[in-house]
Amino acid sequence: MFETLSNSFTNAIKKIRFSDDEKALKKALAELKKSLLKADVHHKVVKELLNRVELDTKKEGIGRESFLKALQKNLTDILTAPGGKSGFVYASKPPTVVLMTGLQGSGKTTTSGKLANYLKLRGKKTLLVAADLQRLAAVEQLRQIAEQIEVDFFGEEGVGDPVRVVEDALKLAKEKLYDVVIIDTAGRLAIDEELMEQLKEVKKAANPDEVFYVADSLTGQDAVRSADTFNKEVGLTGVILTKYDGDAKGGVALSLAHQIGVPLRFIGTGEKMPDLEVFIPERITNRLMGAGDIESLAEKTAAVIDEKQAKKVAKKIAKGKFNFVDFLEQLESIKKMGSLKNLISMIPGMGNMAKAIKDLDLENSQEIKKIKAMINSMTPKERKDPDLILKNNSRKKRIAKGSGLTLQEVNKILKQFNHAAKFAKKFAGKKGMQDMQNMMKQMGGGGFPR
Ligand SMILES: Nc1nc2c(ncn2[C@@H]2O[C@H](COP(=O)(O)OP(=O)(O)OP(=O)(O)O)[C@@H](O)[C@H]2O)c(=O)[nH]1
Ligand SMILES: [Mg+2]
Repeated sequence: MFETLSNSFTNAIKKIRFSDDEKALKKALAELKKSLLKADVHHKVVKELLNRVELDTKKEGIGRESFLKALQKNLTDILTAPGGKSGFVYASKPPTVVLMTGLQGSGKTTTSGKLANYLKLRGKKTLLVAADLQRLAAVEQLRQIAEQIEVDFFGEEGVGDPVRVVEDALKLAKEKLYDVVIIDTAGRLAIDEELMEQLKEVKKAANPDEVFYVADSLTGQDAVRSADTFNKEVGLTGVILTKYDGDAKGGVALSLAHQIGVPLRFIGTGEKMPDLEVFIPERITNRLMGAGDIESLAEKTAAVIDEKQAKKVAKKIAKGKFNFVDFLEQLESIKKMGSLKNLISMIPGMGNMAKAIKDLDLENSQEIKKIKAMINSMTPKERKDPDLILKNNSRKKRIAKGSGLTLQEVNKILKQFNHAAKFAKKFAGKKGMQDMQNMMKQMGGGGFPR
């Protein structure tokens, strides 16, 4: 997610030795300046950040350690809006009411769904409310998203007033004890006075705990300017930057909070429901400096993996009994975690590696499609016991025919599966953990670049 920016920081850090002189510091700062500006970080923010880093580094005596510390502290400060919230914050008395605002096409409706999905994975009872009555298809779009992620939906046929929809939705949410209510509103052009007035009325009716401004990161500094206008007009508690997957520069995420005094809370990194990353300054700093983000990774994993289920699978692996049913289940949990490339970039030391990895699309990968077709052609017994197929040619032929694969392809997949199961079994024991740790050590992962 932050490959380009992260590269700039790690390169600058490498420029300074354990103990160094002012010339080296200036060189590192100049290089950092160049790449931050290129990445579209606002020039004033760049200047301020680098001034502070220079001062703090000198105070401690120039060297890699003091530079690292100064960069870490000041970067976190820049990413933080004083007094602002970070991550998702629940109201002391439920339901937590979230109002989604933004310009046309910025990603409000999609992001409403992503947020609901994020909360659902954390066990929250969430209601998605369609208060965009401007566009005919908008209500239907949100209904479909709600259905897809299996979250409750509230919309009213034949009601033209969003204020009324919001009032009715909140009444229901209180009665039915919802934890969170997310209200999707109509997109507007910043200059549209009438719609702006309507939004203020909706806000009054909703009395929200959070007013999120959803901004398209591809619009660069325009996203910051429009967020600023909305903040002054309606009042915001957070910004969500969408379409970050298409933004090669990414600098807006760094300067936004400092520029407008409203914290960046989430980042949208794709069109699918799991493609939402929480933005917590300390963690983002670690990530930008090449130290990964183990906390977010652990949270994501915990949210989608049921501990009991995980233990069951681990046991099976240890016994060499991992089968095709387990395989499909594991595939589904991984899908819920979102982009693999993003996950990899959260592992310490893997930030640069993530850049080189093309994202694997679990939905559309040819390889996985083939495996799924194959599994679909198996009997329930065969799915639970791959050995039944391994040495039985007539079963293999039947499965090949049913899945539209050649016999060679079926053989190849079976072989791979068998191989992987054996490999996993080997790693499942105590000695396996040791092997794995040694392997990680050899790969040089972990910690800040030194
Ligand atoms: N690649 C990518 N596409 C996104 C992201 N977020 C939203 N989109 C796409 O952006 C388009 C517009 O998204 P919507 O959610 O309909 O936007 P909206 O703000 O509700 O639009 P209006 O209701 O018309 O104002 C859709 O095609 C989404 O799939 C993102 O993080 N990455
Ligand atoms: Mg919409």
